[in-house]
Amino acid sequence: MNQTVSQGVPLNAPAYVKNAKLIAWVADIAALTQAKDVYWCDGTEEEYNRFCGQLVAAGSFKKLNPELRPNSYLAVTDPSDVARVEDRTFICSDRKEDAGPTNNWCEPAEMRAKLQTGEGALFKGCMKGRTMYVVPFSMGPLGSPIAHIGVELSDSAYVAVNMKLMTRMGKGVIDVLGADGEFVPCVHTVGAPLEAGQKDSVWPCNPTVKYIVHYPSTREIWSYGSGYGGNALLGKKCFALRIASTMGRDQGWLAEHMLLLGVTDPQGKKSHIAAAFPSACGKTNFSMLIPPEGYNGWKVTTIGDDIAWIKPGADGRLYAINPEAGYFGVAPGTNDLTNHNCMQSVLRDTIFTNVALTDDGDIWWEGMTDTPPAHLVDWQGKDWTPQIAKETGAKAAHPNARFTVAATNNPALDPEWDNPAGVAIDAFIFGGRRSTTVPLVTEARDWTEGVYMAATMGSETTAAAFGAQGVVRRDPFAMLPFMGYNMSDYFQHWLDVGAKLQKAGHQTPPVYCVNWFRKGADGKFVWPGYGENMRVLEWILGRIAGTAKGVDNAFGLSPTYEEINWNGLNFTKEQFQSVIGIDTAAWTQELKLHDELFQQLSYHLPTEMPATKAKIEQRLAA
Ligand code: SAT
Ligand code: MN
Repeated sequence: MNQTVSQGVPLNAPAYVKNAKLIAWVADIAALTQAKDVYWCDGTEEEYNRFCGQLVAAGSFKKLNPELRPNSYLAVTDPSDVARVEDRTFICSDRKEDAGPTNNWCEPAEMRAKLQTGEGALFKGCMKGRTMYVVPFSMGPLGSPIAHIGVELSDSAYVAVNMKLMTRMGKGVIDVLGADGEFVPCVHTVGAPLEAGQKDSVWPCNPTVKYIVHYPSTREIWSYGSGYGGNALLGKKCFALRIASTMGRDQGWLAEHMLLLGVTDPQGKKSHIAAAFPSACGKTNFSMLIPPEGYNGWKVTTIGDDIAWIKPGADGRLYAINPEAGYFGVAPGTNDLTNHNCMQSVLRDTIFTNVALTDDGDIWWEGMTDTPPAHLVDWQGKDWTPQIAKETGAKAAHPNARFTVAATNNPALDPEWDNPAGVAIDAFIFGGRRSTTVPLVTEARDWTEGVYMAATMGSETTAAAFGAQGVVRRDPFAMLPFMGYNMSDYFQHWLDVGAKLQKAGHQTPPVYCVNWFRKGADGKFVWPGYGENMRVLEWILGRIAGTAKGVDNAFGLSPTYEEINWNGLNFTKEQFQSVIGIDTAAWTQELKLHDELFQQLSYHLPTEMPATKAKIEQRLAA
């Protein structure tokens, strides 16, 4: 062990740590934060169990009934700390234009003064009384040429155990890092230093001050004040999307908010689909889809449920990996019908956050069963009964309640999920949550129109982020909260990736826009969704194989009623028309919103965007 002491803090580096840059950085952060001590995570089961035991002893975790939910825990958070904080998220690029109008920007030196160097800087002494965990992690298969390494320093044991499930974490990463390997430094604190003798709270966080900060040019992440999800598990949105998107821009690849699935037809032909949807719009469900009745011999397998890193291969195809190793999915609404594979995944070895506790020590959330249990303890520790819910509207689980589980628990896990070479993408899908206007499925006529569809995507906001819910906002590529640089430059990057492939004589994958969420006059979803989305997937595969023709419309090309396989589903032509139709008035309004977006993004906006819009307008008028 390396017994170096950094301003009173013993570093405790194990002998296997050879990376001088890493040790020096850990020493710097230990001195800055004045952590009580430093612990280097080795990523073993033993360590995971020990940490969970400590969290139980501290009252932060409740161990669930091992007979009902083996090796599983429930954490409940402070009510102020339940979702990503987009208004507290900053991209501190050197120039404001490089963060772009969709990001909060702050001059790097000013932010560093606030966080690290200035008088009263937030990170000074922020870990007093707490252990600083050194969490080495690999995004992507260990040692894969597509993977990248990060190290998160965090004063939260909750973060350490979640990172164990969500990433390849521990000593193996330090070994790959070697003496001079590169890593993305990620510093995280709950922002709640403990004075001597001060009792800790069960969910330490800073209820009023939060900062989620990225420095793209030095590839650093600094997170203050929150212990929740994407705010605190820094490998996920902060690294794998915001920082990685800037790496992709510089190095010619793509970091995307996409699930990855494999779909195998009855003849055994396997295709791979990458699909982008905003948070809490069903990516996990889609990636674990079970084909409905009438689809004998079809199989869908999961490669990833949230993030894809995509690189052009030597053969001119786009290869994707899932940089994560686990799922941090939305619990409410998940059940055996909507996502059977997910329910199977979380039967054991799962950390639940902000769901309700049953009297027999299991968990429950809205939508898990038709009939709720007669009594629960809700996510805020209060008694909950169906009657109380009726009277007060109290939710048993927070709408953004989550489960964390390793991918290896998923019965539908794709055999290629851990392949360091990735899988070749056959089609891209972009989807938002829109109760009107946007058709069930349309195919872009070419790469440029596909980029346009993705760029102008809108979606109704959900509980995954703080703020008003159900409001339509433009969410280009489902990346609005996760872009690490200027959104218009990102559109250009997508155009460039396609152009480069085409110039080399290769075909770009076709691009589709989907919307499972159109509602009828009764306010109910018209399309049954979930497993039935297989029907749309089959049409897409038919297009790729050349068996489905489709019909041209103003916004791409869509299926006729006859082209969809209705075997086993009662869905009338009228119903289909109401989810596939293009309403001219609604689209005239929609295109005004595209215009507003383009005005906001006018700096560096590719000319292809207004040009494509003009073509849609012409078709709409025809
Ligand atoms: O960013 S989180 O990991 O908290 C979840 C999400 O918004 O997709
Ligand atoms: Mn997500």
